[in-house]
Amino acid sequence: MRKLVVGGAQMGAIQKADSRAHAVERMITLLDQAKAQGCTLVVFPELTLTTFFPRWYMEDQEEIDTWFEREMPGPDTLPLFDRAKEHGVAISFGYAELTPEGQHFNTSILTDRDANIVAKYRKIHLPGHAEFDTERDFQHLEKRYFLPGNMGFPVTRTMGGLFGMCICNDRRWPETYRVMGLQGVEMVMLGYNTPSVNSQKPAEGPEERMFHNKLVMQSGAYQNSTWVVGVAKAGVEDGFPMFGGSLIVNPDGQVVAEAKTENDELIVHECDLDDCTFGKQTIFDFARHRRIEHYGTIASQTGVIEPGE
Ligand code: ING
Repeated sequence: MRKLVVGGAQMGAIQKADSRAHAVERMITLLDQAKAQGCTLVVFPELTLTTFFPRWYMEDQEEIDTWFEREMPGPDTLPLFDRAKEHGVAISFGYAELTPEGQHFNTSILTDRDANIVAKYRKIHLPGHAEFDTERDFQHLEKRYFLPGNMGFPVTRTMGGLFGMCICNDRRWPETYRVMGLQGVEMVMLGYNTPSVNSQKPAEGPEERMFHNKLVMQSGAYQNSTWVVGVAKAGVEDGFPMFGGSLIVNPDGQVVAEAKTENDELIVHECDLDDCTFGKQTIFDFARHRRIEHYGTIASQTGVIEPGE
C-alpha cells in the first residue's frame, strides 16, 4: 500500500482589494487544519494568491504585471513555504508567473515535504478571449494576459508515486489526462476558478456547470485509472460568483470527498496510490488495448474538418 492523506484546500473569494499576505494567511490556516488531520499533501486552487484578475480588462502592462509573481517563493509566499516545511507537508498551488524573460503564465507548482519545488506546470488550455468582448456579461481575458504553457503535461516521481498537474480549463480536455496517463500518472492535482454562470449563455447556471465540473474530473480519473484532486477558488469576488465543488476522485471515477460550501474549506481523504494499479493492468492497460494507428488526427489536426458532401 502506498497511502497518503491528501487535503483539498478550497479557498473562498479573494477580493480585488485583498492583499497577497491575507490570502497566504488563509492558506496557512487551511494548512494547519490539514496537518491536524494527518495530511502530507495539500492542494490549493488556481491563482490562489489573488482575485481572479482575468475578469478585469486592463491595457497598462505595469498594472497587469502587479498580479504576477516574479519569484517563488517570494516575500509574500515564504511564510507559506516555511509553515509547510515545519509541518512536513507537500503543497501544490497556482499563481500568475512572470518569468525573468518577461513571459506571463498561469502556473502551478508542487513541492516535496521539505518545501522544495519539485514540479512546475504552465496552463496549456487558456479559455476566454484576448480583447474586450461586449457580448459577454463579464470578461474572461486569460488569452490576453497569459501565454499558453510551454512545459507540456509533466508527471513527476515523488512521495512514492507519480504526480501530475493541470489547471482549470485543462480539466475539460481528455488529452490533458491521457498525456499524463501515458506517463503512468497516479494523482492529478488541479485548481480552478470557474464562474457560477456562463457569460455567453445565462441559462446555464451553477447546477449544469457543477455537473460538467464533476463529469470531466470523474471521466479523467476513470479513463486513466488515476486519482484526481480538484480544488476551487469559490465565492463571490467583487460581485462575480464562482462555484465550489472541490473534490477528490478515486481511480474508479468515484467522488470520495466533496466540499459543501463556497468558503475556505478543507476536504480530506486517505488515498492509496496502489488503487490505480488494477485499472492500469486491466481495462486501461494502454499497451495492450490502444490502437494508435487510428488516433492520428488527435495530434495532427486542431479543429474540425467535416467529411465532404
Ligand atoms: N475557468 C473556466 C473553466 O474552464 C470556463 C472557464 C468555464 C470555460 C465554463 C468553459 C466553461 O472552468 C478557467 N479559469 O479556466
